Amino acid sequence: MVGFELVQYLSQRKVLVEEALGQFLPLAEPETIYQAMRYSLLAGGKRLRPILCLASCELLGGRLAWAVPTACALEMIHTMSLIHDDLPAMDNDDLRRGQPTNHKVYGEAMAILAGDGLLAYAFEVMATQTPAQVQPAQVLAVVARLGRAASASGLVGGQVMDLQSEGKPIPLTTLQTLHAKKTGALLEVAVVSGGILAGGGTEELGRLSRYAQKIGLAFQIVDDILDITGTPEKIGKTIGKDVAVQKATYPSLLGLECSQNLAQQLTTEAKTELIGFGERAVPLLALADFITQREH
Ligand code: GRG
Repeated sequence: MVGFELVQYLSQRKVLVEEALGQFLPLAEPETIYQAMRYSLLAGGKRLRPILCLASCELLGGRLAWAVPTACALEMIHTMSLIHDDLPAMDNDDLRRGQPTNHKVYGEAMAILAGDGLLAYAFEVMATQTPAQVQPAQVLAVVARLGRAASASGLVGGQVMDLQSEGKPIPLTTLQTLHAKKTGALLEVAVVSGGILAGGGTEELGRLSRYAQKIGLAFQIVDDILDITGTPEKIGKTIGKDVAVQKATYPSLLGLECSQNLAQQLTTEAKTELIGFGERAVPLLALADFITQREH
């Protein structure tokens, strides 16, 4: 892939994902709930999880179309987790993706239901829209993995640990487990599911999984850093919240510089997992760098 242009790649993939999301979720009755679901789902965002899924599918020789429903399902689950994370009972945030949060526009009850609706629909889309060229056993494997990533062993468990550790000192090992569940699980399934849909074998999926775990942790470290160094205009959400609620973060435990170095080291380690895949690994290599260098 001579002359690979990441910026162009990201914007083309974002368009592809957003068109598919809009088509999978047209307005229907009862209109308010569809409006609330579409409000957050189509509000922008980097679309990193679907882009990773599509890239790993292509890395192992799969067609883009095979992974589009799963890529969209990942974004639906990610978006539902953001809607619920922003609720007054959780982080109580007013701003997300540069816009008022879902409950600020539609009210708390509708925001809870919009999240529930997106979570359930994600599984319907994967099960019913994945093209017939993909073996049912592979679709089932992806459904099972995504269910696990969203469950109490993944996102839900990570969120619980997060809520329980507010205002308390926690060791770095606990913080790492919290992040592996809250952020890492979905990023890992994003990368590995693309590989499964492409028919990847155990060794290839193992390498994709290790790559994803490393970039997942780097992603969260950068997220913690941006909560200190970012601006609401750039990152589209309130900043300084971690310090305000005395949340343990990588910068609070290790300092800013050490956190930046760790994110860089994890990115380098992630990239070594892709040695041997040749030219096809270029997008995933560039995405690893993007995660560490991003400003939003
Ligand atoms: C999945 C059933 C279920 C419940 C969710 C609320 C909750 C339980 C979990 C919270 C998960 C959460 C909000 C993790 C934070 C992950 C994170 C760093 C989000 C920011 O992701 P970006 O930067 O955002 O990719 P954009 O807007 O670009 O998509």
